[in-house]
Amino acid sequence: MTVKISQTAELQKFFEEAAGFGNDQGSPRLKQIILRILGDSAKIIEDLQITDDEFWKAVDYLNRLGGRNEAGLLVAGLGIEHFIDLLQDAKDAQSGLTGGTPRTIEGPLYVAGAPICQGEARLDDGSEEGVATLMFLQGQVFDPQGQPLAGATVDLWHANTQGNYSFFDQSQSEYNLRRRIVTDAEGRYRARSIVPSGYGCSPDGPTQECLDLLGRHGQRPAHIHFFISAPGHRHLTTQINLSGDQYLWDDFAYATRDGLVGEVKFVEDAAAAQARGVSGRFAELEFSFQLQSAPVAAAEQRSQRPRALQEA
Ligand code: MBD
Ligand code: FE
Repeated sequence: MTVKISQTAELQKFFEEAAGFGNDQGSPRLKQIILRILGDSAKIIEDLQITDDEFWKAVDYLNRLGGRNEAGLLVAGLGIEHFIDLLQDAKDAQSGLTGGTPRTIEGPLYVAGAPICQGEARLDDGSEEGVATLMFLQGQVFDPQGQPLAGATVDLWHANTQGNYSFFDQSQSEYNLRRRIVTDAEGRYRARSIVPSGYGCSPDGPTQECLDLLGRHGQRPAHIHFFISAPGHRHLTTQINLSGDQYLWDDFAYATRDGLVGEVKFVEDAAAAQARGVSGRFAELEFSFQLQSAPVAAAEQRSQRPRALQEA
């Protein structure tokens, strides 16, 4: 049997030095993580007989991935962000922290600081009038006992008819299709917006380049993202994925889950439109959320993931 260089004591000692174990400065946690990455990478390179060309192509790929700001997109597309959810679900099940609306991935396109509105909001800036289908979205936020939660924050964001998100798509107005709605006395939120289209990875980007080589598409079904939060309750990151979309259960980011499918109802009735103060065909979507109690105060907050903040 040939010796695996990556498994020798000498290489282990060498990587311990590279990971900073020879000094008492820095972060012990990061040293532990880097040592593991070095060791596992060496094992992959040796076991799979990674060629020099393959190795340097991967290094270049990472440069290009970062250059296009697509690292968050790739981890979604490779299912790692969904895996993080599965891991948390399993931990929750073990500690008996169950019930309420399922979580699903945040994705890379949140922008902090959207306008705050009381009870209701219009999300679209009207720029797609005549192109987009109007959408009336509403629902309630409930506590674990099924009681309505007044004063909960429903922070929602979605794409336009092109599948593009404001801020990342500079052609859209500031905070277009992004709002924070505070629920009313009945725990209700109401939004007037437009029916979003599904997102597709940039065809010329590094994420799609990888997906192409995996024989995969880079499409998401039409969806609406949510952060739901309320004092004393556990922060919820989730999405509604829209019924009828061809990618509903073929999502490149694996975000669609049972319990998170929104049934969009298209209304043609002129009297119903008039009652809404609009004309023509429009869509209705009703979706309510149930939060868990926060086991500790920190659970009321979303993760510290670095996010975009649009300066006003
Ligand atoms: C999106 O809109 C999205 O929600 C995810 C998860 C990845 C890319 C684009
Ligand atoms: Fe999205």
